[in-house]
Amino acid sequence: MTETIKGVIFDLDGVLVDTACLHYKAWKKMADKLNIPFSEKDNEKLKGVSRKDSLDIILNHSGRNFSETEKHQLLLDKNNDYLKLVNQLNENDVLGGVVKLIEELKYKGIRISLGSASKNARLILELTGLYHYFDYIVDGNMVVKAKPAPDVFLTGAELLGLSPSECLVFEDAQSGVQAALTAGMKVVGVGEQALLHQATAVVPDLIGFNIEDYIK
Ligand code: B16
Ligand code: MG
Repeated sequence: MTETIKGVIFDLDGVLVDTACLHYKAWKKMADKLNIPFSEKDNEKLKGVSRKDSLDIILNHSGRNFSETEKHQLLLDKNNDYLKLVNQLNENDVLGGVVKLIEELKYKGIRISLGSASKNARLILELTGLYHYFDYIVDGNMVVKAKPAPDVFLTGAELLGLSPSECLVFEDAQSGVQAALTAGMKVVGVGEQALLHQATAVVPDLIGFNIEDYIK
């Protein structure tokens, strides 16, 4: 990575806070009610995928047709169940290495934005005490085209006043890595090398992450 990085865009779920298990519990409750098989492995495929697209993926396994009204209600119920779990989050739920890295970025004058598919992103950042660190927040309420479309990250770069090549993205989902690359940004995959091998670099987590290796 030879270009100067002036801005960092963080994905939320799976990078800053591990909410995948909360999404799983809420989707599982819905799937059980509808007698649709849904495992933790199935849940992995929903990482970085919008709420509406996630519902369609789960319902595709049912072999039944659902009306738009039914789908709307399922989305509302799922989100209410998810929010009950989200509301129990606090500062201790921030993933290891995150606060240290963000404080280092702030110290170096590198601006930061959120780039998340979640419509609950602001609430999660507030509950976990991360909200005040962010210069900009781009979430699922702001962009129409979900990841792997690059829109969420391009909007972040625009708000930061930077070109895509000046931005570094942290992402845990394949769809998010693809979105960042399509946006013309460098991306650090956070998670499994085998899954995120397309990323510019992959780390298992952000504990001990050295930003000096990535900026000039
Ligand atoms: P919500 P990210 C994504 O967040 C999650 O990875 C994905 O599992 C979820 O379906 C999506 O947000 C929408 O979340 O239901 O809260 O709007 O990883 O892009 O930060
Ligand atoms: Mg994610």
